[in-house]
Amino acid sequence: MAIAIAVTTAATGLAGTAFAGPSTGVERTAASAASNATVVVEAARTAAFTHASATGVSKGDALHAQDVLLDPEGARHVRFVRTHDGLPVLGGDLIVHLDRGLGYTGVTRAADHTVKPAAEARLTPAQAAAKAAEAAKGDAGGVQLVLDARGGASALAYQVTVTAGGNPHTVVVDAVTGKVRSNTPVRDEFLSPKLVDTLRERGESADPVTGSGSASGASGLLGSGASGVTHYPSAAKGPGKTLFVGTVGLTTTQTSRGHFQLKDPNRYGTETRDAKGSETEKFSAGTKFTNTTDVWGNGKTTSRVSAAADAQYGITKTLDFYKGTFGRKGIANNSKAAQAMVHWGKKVGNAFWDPTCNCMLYGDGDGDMFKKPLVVLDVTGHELTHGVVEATANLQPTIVDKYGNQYGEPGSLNESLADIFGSNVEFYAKNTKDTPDYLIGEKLGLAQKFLRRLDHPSLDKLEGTIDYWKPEVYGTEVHAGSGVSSHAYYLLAEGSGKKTIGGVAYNSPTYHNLTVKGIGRTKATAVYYRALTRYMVSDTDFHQARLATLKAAKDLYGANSTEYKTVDRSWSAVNVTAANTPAARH
Ligand SMILES: [Ca+2]
Ligand SMILES: [Zn+2]
Repeated sequence: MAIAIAVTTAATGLAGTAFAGPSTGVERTAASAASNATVVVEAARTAAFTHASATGVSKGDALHAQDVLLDPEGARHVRFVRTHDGLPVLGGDLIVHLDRGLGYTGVTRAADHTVKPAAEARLTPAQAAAKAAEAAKGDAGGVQLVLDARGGASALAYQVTVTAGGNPHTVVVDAVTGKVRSNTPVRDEFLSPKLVDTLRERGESADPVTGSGSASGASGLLGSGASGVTHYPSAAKGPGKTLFVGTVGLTTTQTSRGHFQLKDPNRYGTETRDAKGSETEKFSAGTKFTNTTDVWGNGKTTSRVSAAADAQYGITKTLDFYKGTFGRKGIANNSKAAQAMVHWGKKVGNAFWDPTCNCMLYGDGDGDMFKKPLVVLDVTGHELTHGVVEATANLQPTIVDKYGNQYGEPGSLNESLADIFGSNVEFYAKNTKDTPDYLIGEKLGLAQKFLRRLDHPSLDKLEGTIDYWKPEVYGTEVHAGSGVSSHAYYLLAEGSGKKTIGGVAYNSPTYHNLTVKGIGRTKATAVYYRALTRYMVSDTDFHQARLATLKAAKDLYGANSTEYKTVDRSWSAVNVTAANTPAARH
C-alpha cells in the first residue's frame, strides 16, 4: 500500500490562479486565503476600470488575474493579462496596486496606449500559418487570433506555434498586412547563437574538470537504505556523485524494498530523467533514473547518472533558494515540480528552460567546443530564473533576429535577473566545490574563466557585456545589455571598488567614479525580487526597473532609508537616472 507523499498544495483563489501569500507574516489557511484573493482581485479589477485614464483599460477589455500578492505591510498587487473583445492582448499586462483597505494606489502597465478595437482580418488562419511556417522554417501548429499591443500600437494578428526541428517558435503575423511582427523561440537557451559563433571563431574548447570528491557540509551522504520503512513510495536520502559539485545529499524516492528513483518527493516530485539523445519535449518520454542502491552517478561522464545528479542537485537547490528566501513554492509559485532531462539531443552544447514541458533540458556538450554536459549550478539557477520571470513580469525581447538572437532592454533585464538570482542560488547552496560568486559560468571551462560577471561586466570579451547604460542599449543583444542592471545590483549589494568575497577578487567601477557603499546581498536581493514580482511588466526597461527597485526599497525600508538612497545611487553609478530617462521610444 502506498502512503501519501507530502505535497504542499498552493491555495488557489481562482481557477488556475496561483495565490502567493506573503513571504513573512502570519500564515493563512487555504480557505481564508482563497476568499481574500477573490475579494482583492475583484477590487483590483473594478479599480482598473474606475481609473481607466491611468490604467489604459477600455470598453471591451477583460482582465484575467495571474498573480495576487498580499504584502505583510498592507499593499496588495494583482497582475492581470488582458483580452479585448475576447482576443488575447499581447503586451496588455498590468499590475493594479491597492492599499490594505483595497483603495487604488497606482498601476504598473505594459502598453502605454489604449488597446483599440481590431480591424478586419484580411488573411485567413491558413495563410497566416503558411507565413509563420516560412518565417520559422518549420511546421505550423495552433493558430490563434490576437491583438498585438506591443511596441506602442495595437494590431490584429495571428499567433502561430511553429515546430522547427527541435526548436519551437511563436510567430505573430499581422492579420491585415501579412507582415511577420515577431518570431520568438519558445525555449530559452543558455548560450545565444551569437555567443556560439564567437566561441567557434575563437576556437574555444571548454573541457572543465570533473570529480566526485565530497563537498564539505553536504548532508545525507549515506543512503538511508530500507531499514524500518515498510510503506512505499517513501522519501529517502542518497548521495549524488556529481560532475561539478562533488558528492552531495539528494532526497530521493524509495519505490519498493531495494528500489530507488531519482525523484524528490519533498520538492513537488521534482525529477530528472534521461532523454537518451532524443530532442523530445515530453517529459513523460524520458527514461526514469532508477537504481537498486540509493547512490547516483560516479563523478564522471562514464556514468549516465552523474550529469543527472548535477541537474537534480541544481534544480532542488534553486527551488530551496526561492522557497527559503521568498516563500516562493516552485518556479511558477504553484507547488508544481520543475523537471529535467539530461543527455538531451545529440551533441548539443547548450542547456535550455522549456516552458512547454516545464523542464530543464541539458545537452551533453557538442564534443568539440563544450566537452561536458552543461549542468553546472549557476547555469541551472539562471535558466530556472527565466521560468520565474516568465511566471511574473514575463519580460520580452523587443526584437529577435532570424538566428534567434534577442535584443532590447526588457530582454536584457530578463537576462540580468537570471544572472542575479542564479548567483544567489550559489550563495544559498554554499557548496565548497562551487564557491559562491558573482560570476556566471566560471565552471564551464572557458578561456576567460567566466562567461559573465556582475561587478565589472565589460571584463567579458565573449558577449561584449556592458557596464553602463547609454541610449543605444535599447537595441543591444540581451546578454550584452544585461550588464547594466547586473552591475547596478552588484553595486547595491557590495559597493564600488575592490573587494574580496569568498576568495574571489572583485573591483567594481562606476560612472563618473561615483562611490557606492553596498547594503549587503540579502537586502539587495530582496529589493530585486520584490521589484520583479510587484513592479515589473513585460516591457519594463532599465529606467522603469530603476523605479521598480525604488518602489520595492520604499516598501521594505522606507523612502528615507539608506537602502532606498543606495538603490538610487547604484543606478546613477551605471548611468540610469531620472534626468536621462528617454521619452517614449515608439
Ligand atoms: Ca557562479
Ligand atoms: Zn538567459
